Amino acid sequence: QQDSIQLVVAAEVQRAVGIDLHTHLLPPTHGPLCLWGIDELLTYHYLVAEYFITAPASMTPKLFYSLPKQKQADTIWKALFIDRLPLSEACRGIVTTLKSLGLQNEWERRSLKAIRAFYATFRNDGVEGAERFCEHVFANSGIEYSIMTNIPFDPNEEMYWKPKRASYSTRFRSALRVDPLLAGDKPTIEAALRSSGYDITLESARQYLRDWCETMKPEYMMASTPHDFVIPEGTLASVSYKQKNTVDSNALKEPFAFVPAVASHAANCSPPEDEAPSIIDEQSDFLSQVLMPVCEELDLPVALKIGAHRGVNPGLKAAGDGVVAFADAGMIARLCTRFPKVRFLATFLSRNNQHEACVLASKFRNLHLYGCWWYCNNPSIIREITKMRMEFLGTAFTAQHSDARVVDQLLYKWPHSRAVIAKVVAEEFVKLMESGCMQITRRQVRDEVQNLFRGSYEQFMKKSLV
Ligand code: REL
Ligand code: ZN
Repeated sequence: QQDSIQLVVAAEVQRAVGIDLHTHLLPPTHGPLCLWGIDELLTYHYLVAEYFITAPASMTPKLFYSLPKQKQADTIWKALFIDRLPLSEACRGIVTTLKSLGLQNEWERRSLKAIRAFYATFRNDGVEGAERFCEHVFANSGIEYSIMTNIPFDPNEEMYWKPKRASYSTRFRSALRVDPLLAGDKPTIEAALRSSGYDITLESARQYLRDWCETMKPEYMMASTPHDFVIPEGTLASVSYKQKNTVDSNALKEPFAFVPAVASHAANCSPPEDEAPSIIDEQSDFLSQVLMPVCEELDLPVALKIGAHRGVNPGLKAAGDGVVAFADAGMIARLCTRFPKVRFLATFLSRNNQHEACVLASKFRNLHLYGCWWYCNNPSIIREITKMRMEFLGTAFTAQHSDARVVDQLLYKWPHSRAVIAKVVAEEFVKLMESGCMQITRRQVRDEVQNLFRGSYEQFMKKSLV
């Protein structure tokens, strides 16, 4: 019976149609912002970083990035796929992708030319070819739709939303990215307000967000927090790395301090009618004065990605981002406590935060854990995290998101994750059976698996706390 539960779980994980909760994919109608094809795959920042581990000294990051994309791809192909075996997770992903696209022979021959010729058959058909390719990828990775990362502060993206929102495939849904608000990045916020014709006031900043929500219709707001983002206890203000030194350092060290929820910030923030609207200044707290009130008002969750240290090796650009920062997870507890009507989705970059994250998710109904992010998106760590989460939370979390930047990556990131998740889920079912729960039906297995790939997320998104 244990053998058969393993087979059933494997089959159900395989057939589950999931939602990809966080990606950087954009639809083909976003033209050059929709990345797909072998050259994009090979120049993925994970592979650029790996290439530089063994690159010759003569190849500086500056020189590398000055090469045309195809040349960059050639360089990485030779170094990581011809001179060596593609053993790392990101390299193996290329092999899985090529196999999935029916390019096994081309891979065995290491013929980049033949692989490029395959992609050209789609590329030659312009946007229609890209749409056809995307459709193939979504269907074959068992993903119904992916959630994009849409950045209003990025002028390259703005043109696809304004003056009129371009219509795009239902395979893509929007998420409104608001990093500058969490980072307290006043110059970026002011520049965005100014260039879109808004006043430089907190109410205008809220209106700016509302207007973007109206345009993008996001599933949620989202941000990666700065690596040293903290919310000290006992104060309303969010404190970003820029302001941190002005705060009592003992308060920052306090790992857990549950502060009673204060009165609605939406109410605090709307200026009384006879008062001048508050201007943006050094004291402005964009998190509690702008983001949280709008989330409450529109009943929109916020997805946080916590613990990435940007620009650790700036010359490498995105490949130099993200040394893992052990985060103060108590910050999530404070957010959930102070903003009980706002739902938070959270994922941590540090393996060391995962245990604490599980405990927190079992304390706050407005917190939902999702995915194994970036440096945690390796089979050994996915295994560990998923097991820990199941032991704490059953299936009340979302097992994975891809963080794909290139459409084709769905073809490897999802099968690689499914393989690990299936093993973990089967082990948990076996344990349950050994404890005496012998009558498990296929339907029950299906439902629990479904929870991990979309159901728990959908329930969380439907739950209104306002
Ligand atoms: O959304 C984010 O902040 C990160 O996931 C990205 O910045 C990161 O580069 C991503 O590609 C990692 O997988
Ligand atoms: Zn991301």
